[in-house]
Amino acid sequence: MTRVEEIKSSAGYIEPVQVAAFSIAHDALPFLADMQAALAQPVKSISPKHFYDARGSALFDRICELPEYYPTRTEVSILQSHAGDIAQRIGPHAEIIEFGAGSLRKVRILLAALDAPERYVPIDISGEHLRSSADALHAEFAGLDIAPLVADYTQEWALPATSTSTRRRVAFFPGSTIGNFTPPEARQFLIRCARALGAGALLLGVDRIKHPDILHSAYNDAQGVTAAFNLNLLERANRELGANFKLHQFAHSAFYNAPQQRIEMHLVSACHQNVRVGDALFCFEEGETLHTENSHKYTIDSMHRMARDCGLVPGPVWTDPLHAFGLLWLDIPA
Ligand code: AVI
Repeated sequence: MTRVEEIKSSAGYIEPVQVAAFSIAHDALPFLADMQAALAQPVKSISPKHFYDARGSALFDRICELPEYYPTRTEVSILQSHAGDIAQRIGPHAEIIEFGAGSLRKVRILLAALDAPERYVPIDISGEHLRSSADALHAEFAGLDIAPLVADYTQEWALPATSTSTRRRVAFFPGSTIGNFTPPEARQFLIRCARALGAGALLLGVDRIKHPDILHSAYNDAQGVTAAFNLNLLERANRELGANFKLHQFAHSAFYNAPQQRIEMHLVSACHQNVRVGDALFCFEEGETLHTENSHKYTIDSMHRMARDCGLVPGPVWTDPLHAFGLLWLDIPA
């Protein structure tokens, strides 16, 4: 089935075009709403959470293995070197709450070092991702209670009650994913986390400020995996929303914004063009961008300051020999 739509041409007149009717799945409606809102703004910008469909998650797993992308291997090496210390700090019979059911590689290191952990609560917006994480861990940690929680941890959420034998609740937020929040969002996250845990601690992965060249290559890898990850957002819109982004007319751009202390990722329009998303039409000028991600970098001091402002109390910091990454212990007082 087709319908006729009017598109404003580059010459400024209206062209009727035939568009195939496309039915959008119910699950894709929040993406549709966010994409349309993003493209309607004078400065186009969208939340990076929409990167992570199945293909985006697979591309992100490949990013984590890239020689230029140091955060994952550095954080894993910190965990491996200091698992004993961290486990001692956490203590026996702990409950571990992880934000985002990631690759499980990191939490496995932590769980394996702990003395009789009681429960593991991975929180993720994708139930499918959570189920596969839980199944994979069940086999390895037989006595561990795994209680996945489907929730958007960027919004309000609540934890199930702890069992009476749980001694301490520790939230684990690795990967420097906190850097993908704006600083006000990061503060809000810390406040919500403290409120939801009641008392306990947060073990937080933070990518530290470093030479811009290192940061630049981490987000501009030679194999083009990060570019594919960025462009997958438009492919996802074509697949799920029936949008008509012409991928070859957009380019990946990532650069360090020094005053804001963040990597910015954008998709740059190569020409003046019109794009349809759902029933709405949007115009890109040549060189205009869709801002797809911020990845804020912190010093230990700046993250400690933010944590203190949110009522958390800084404890030990575990780092790597090059001081590229930090794992920060933040106490959450009762
Ligand atoms: C998930 N997050 C911490 C990654 C980062 O480094 O900001 C996402 C990413 N974007 C491009 N490469 C990796």
